Amino acid sequence: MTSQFPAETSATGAFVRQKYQFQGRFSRDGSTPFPAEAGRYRLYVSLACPWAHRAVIVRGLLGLEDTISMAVVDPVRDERGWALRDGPGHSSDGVCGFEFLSEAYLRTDPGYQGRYTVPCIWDTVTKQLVTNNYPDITLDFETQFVDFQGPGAPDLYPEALRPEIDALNAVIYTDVNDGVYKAGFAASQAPYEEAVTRLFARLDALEEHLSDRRYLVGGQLTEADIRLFTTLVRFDAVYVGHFKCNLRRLVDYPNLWGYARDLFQRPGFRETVNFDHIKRHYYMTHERLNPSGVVPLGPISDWDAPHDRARLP
Ligand SMILES: N[C@@H](CCC(=O)N[C@@H](CS)C(=O)NCC(=O)O)C(=O)O
Repeated sequence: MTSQFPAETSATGAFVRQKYQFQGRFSRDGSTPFPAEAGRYRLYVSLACPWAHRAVIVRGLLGLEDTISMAVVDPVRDERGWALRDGPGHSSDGVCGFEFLSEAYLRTDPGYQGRYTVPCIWDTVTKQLVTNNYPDITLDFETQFVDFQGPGAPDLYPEALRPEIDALNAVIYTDVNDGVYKAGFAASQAPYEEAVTRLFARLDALEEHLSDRRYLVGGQLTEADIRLFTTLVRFDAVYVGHFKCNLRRLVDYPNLWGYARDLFQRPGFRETVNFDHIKRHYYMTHERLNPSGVVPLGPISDWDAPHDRARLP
């Protein structure tokens, strides 16, 4: 029986995220097939994509730009998948010569039938994809590429804080990072309402959590902040309208909005945020949600407004 709902949804119309196919891990000590090395691996990202955005931020904060090269795809995707071509904020793939990201997937596995997703990392030595499993990518940059990190690189995943970071990441993933997608791609009312209700309940809790501390965990910037930031920075620009997450906007949450600006305004964040790619990707790629492809002009948000969060511990 074919479902009345689109392919990426379940029989009840709830959005179902595909499972990752390539899960290679990097290793500092060479214990995996992909040892941490300089100049060997290439990261493919879309600046529109929140999962890829994490990797872009972490790569920059850790000073890994010269160690791991990066290619930015055209934010507008058609049925052929992500493309590498010249345009504003993106360019053709000088290193591997891929015109479409699908080439990397199909060269790795000619029988590959999943979606061609970013972020993913290509190994220029063995000529295959190492991973498209975004939760591992930043953790491996933080813990396995230590010998290549720049002087004074922050420890974004400190051992003592890992249980707390992991626990928070898990609920933020389900309710917020993936929650906006579950709301946006829901093809029926009940899964949409459930996702939106959980999303805003979690945002309300995070608003409270951030009332007396500057960062999510341990009084320092960690992986948890980066994962929340990439959803918050897209919230008013695309999730409120395009994904119907409109009970409140980010700017209606004084602490979350101040927190997001605090991160945005420090080195390593602002230069990774491309609102043009973000808006054109969502509004021009998801034809089911926005058949006209018209991109809204707003919102007008002052990301440079003072945030007054330096007073917090
Ligand atoms: N790889 C993950 C997450 C990454 C992801 O969803 N990336 C999106 C962009 S935000 C993508 O590349 N989608 C390509 C497609 O669906 O064709 C997944 O399988 O869900």
